Amino acid sequence: MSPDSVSPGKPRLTASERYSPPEIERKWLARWTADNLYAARDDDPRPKWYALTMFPYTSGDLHIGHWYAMAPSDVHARFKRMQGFNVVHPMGFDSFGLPAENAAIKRNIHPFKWTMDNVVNMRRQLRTLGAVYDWSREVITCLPEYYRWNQWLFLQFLKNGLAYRAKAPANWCDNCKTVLANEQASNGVCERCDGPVVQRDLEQWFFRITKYAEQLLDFSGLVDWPEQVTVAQRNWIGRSVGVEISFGLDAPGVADRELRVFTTRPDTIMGVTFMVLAPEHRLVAGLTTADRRAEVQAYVERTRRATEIERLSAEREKTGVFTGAYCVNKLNGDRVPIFIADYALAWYGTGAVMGVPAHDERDFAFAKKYGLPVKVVIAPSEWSGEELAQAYIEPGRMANSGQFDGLTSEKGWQAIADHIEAKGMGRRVVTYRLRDWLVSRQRYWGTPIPIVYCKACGIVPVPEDKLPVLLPEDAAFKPTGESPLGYHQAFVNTSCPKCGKPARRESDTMDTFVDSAWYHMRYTSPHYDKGMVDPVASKKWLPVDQYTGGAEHGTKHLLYARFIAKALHDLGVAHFKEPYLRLFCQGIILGEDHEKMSKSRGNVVNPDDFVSTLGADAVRCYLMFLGPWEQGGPWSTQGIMGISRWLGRVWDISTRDSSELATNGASADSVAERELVHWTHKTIKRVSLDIEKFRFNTMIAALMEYCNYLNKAWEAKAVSTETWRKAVDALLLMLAPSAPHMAEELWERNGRAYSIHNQRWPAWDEALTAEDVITLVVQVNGKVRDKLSAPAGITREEAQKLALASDKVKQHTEGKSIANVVYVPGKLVNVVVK
Ligand code: ANZ
Ligand code: ZN
Repeated sequence: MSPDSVSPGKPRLTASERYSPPEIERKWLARWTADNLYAARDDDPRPKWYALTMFPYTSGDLHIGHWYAMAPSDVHARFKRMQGFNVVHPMGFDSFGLPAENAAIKRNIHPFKWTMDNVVNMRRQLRTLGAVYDWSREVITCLPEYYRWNQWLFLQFLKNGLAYRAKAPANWCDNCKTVLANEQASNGVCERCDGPVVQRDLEQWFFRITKYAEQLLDFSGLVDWPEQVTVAQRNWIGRSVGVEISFGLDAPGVADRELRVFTTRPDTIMGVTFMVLAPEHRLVAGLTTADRRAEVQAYVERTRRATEIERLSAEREKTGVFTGAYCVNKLNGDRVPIFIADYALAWYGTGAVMGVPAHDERDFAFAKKYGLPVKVVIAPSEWSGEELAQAYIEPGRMANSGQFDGLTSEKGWQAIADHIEAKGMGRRVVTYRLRDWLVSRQRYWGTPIPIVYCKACGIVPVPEDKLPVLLPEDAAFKPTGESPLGYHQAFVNTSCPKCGKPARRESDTMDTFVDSAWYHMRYTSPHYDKGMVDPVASKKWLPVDQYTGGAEHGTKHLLYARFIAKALHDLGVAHFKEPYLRLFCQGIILGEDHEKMSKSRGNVVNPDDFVSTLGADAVRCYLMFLGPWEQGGPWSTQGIMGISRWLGRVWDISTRDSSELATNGASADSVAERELVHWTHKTIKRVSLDIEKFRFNTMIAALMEYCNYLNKAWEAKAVSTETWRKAVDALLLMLAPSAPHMAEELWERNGRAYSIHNQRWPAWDEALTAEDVITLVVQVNGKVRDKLSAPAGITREEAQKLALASDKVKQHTEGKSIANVVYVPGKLVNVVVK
């Protein structure tokens, strides 16, 4: 215990009077658990509040980053609880995924054992946090009672055209031997191992998220989400309004008589001087002339090794190869050469780009490199026909565009689109960057995809009453590039559910993002066995009122969860379209050295070390105090020591014998009484508004200021026992969400009824929060000598009297004569002496 918590002149505290966090915390944790204090009941009539924190991945140990996500969100949930809501704040474990399998390969531990051992350890650590988690609702995604419903969901998607199988070039990590979603392969490196990602064609399962692109762009159903996340989702979905235009084709090698392109700039159509196809475009082989074949093939090969990110990079030099073929711009009859180039992406639009070098930067670079003409069709202002030094991408007047000359490019856009549609040469379309969700993983530790392949019947879904398809326990963990399940004969060899003949099971498993896309539903009825979710419990609790977690999940988890909610809504399973009404994203906690925490740096903070000494309450309060939650900040051991000392002062304040005050005979309307009540109400207001808005650092600061004030009020001994006790009660109630164990202990020591966590949050009276006390700065000859509290309406004479009575002022005025007193109303008294 810190010396600060003992006020000077007081006798030493006996052991039982001292603040001893580990002891207190153990005691109350046991009591709360025994009493089932935080159970969220379905039949509770109070309004519900579903507070959810992103569940942890079962990586092994909880580190301080987990606490940073969980402690403040627990404070918010507790605050809602005290406000009278029926709060459910569940916790569980995201427990399928690669690391378990990698541990199996590396250390020869079975993924199930590795995962469940981690669950046990993490659950133990999480309990010490002292959160209001209702553990009876725990969800562990790798257990059959959970993943069975992933399989059921898959089957519903299949039935409704939301799941399909297709051959697709996939991001492939050669180290991890697995396919990665685009989100897991950003910047061309594997999210897991930082290894390079290459492209490879595989038959895989997809969820048709693109069907919901438009709905996913509608954020109107959300109550409060950070703009940063909605903007990221908007960009990720990448809606483009444009025109699909048909170019004439007359090449001997292909039957097609047209080549379609997608453009967002139909106004530039007369400026097309070449055509670019993605190297993977299906017409490439047919269009390529004999003399160009070798070069084209070599280029196609090279492209396969480049990642998409590299291909799209603006800095990368544009490369390409002429196919030997031409196509015709139907609007002006121009015949233009067809190239292949890797900056054209096969999956976007039609996989073909009309090259307009005058008005597109990439096309300009390409044209310069290959000596292609640059034809200006949107005139820059004051342009008189000279060559462009760079692409002109701004709006302007149409030129060299025949009947459209003179129009603004905006008008020309519509006029040309109309013209194209009228002539049947194309149509307006909306295109999205968003691609369907690749859910197949060539891995063991995931949900088996419930599909059987039969020679006679084809793709056959496993009947719903045969679910779950259990993940076999014994499998060979070799990073072979194919799912270990593929080698598991007993698993793979089955009979066709339709015809009964021998058939093969799908050996891929599902992306773990499927698990986390609906876990919030399962918490409402974790053991329900007639469906993903008990419809009654679902109606009672969902959607989530407040979600918190890292912003890095903005375009993966948070987008998938919104998609799944919308799809389940359309399938009649969910009654809501948005799973998470409010979202708050916390920042990242850095190491003491201001760097990202990592094992290799050795700057990882283990919460256990501090919980066992300073207590969970100190860790909780410190995590909130270290900076604005959304910004994060560096850990500081000195900082947490400061918080621990402050809690010691809280202890001291709250354990004083308030009967000592009784003899002062302070009356309720004395200045000191009024001031204390004012401070109490003003602090309640600040703390309430701060917690509501997740401003935890200023919330703790407000409590600290309040404590400072309480100490002063105590020293002055001018308040009644009654008012003092009310102030201490308020302090403890306000502290209860942040330091739940200590608040409970002090509440009991002050003779209040168990449990402080079932008390109502204190209310404030707005009238009492008004600043009727001001601070007067007192100077002597212009130097600040004292600061005094005074009533807001203080007169010049009163202010002068008060100032001259101050001991600190007297030291500088004694023996001198007062020449003048300057008074700035409500602010300052300056005494001029000679
Ligand atoms: C001609 C043009 C002229 C274009 C111009 C732009 C400016 P966003 O906005 O991202 O949707 N494009 C179309 N399909 C493509 C593909 N598969 N791979 C790479 N690029 C593709 O981009 C739309 C623009 O990207 C389209 O409009 C097309 O180039 C190119 F002055 O067409 B534009
Ligand atoms: Zn069959």
